[in-house]
Amino acid sequence: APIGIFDSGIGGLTVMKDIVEHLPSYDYLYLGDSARTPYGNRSFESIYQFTLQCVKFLFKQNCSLIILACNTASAKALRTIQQRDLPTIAPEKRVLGVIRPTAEVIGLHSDTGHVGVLGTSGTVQSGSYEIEIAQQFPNLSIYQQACPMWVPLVENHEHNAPGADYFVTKYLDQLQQQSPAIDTLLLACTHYPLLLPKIRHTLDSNISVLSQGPIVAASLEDYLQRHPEIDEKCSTNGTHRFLTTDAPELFDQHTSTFFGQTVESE
Ligand code: DGN
Repeated sequence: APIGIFDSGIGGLTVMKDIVEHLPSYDYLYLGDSARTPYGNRSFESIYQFTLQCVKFLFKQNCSLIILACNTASAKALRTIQQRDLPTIAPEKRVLGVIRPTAEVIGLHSDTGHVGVLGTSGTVQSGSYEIEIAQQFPNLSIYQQACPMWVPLVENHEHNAPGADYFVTKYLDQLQQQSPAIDTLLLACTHYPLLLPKIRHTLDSNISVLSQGPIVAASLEDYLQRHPEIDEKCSTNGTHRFLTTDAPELFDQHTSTFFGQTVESE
């Protein structure tokens, strides 16, 4: 069966793109909950219920392994699904997120020990990055900044427009005001890599900016090597299938922005 990749909408395609480039032989089934996107400003309970519903759907499609490519869902739903739901509904299946793999490497990039995390309001408020990073690198100082205008900028194709500069500078300034010593910055939201050219342009060149896709892809490869019992259930014909909870034409018109090529969803 395919590896399931879930996102609240279309943004998870940025993560899937890197996963597919890194591990091209596997089959992938992407599910975007476009009808209910964005998750970023929703309550814990809603995000948990929506995510669980989509995870159960992907299990019905036979997926043994699901990646929650969405930071907001990883922050607010993953732990409960792993600890409370999986043992009863599918003890032999696995659901992984995007926060742990990035928390495991962020400290390796920093000399000053001051790192910044940029995400949706939901991701920032959950405190998940602070908890996960502190477990891996207890001496790091973590500064977070919610960037609520960045997802709408990307979804309205304004991320390369001059008007986007205002909101890119605004949130980066707010983050750097928390600590001028920040030397490593994590883009902890599926959409933010599309703003990377402007982010890079705004920041000093000695600040590292990390996108999650390559980190999650390397971590998935490592996971599959360490868990042959899961790996052998993942089929390897190199196929990609895309499902959306809203109208396919709405999904398809944005796929080239996020996935680098157009796709036909169902
Ligand atoms: N996919 C979401 C995330 O990575 O946090 C961003 C879109 C959203 O639901 N707000």
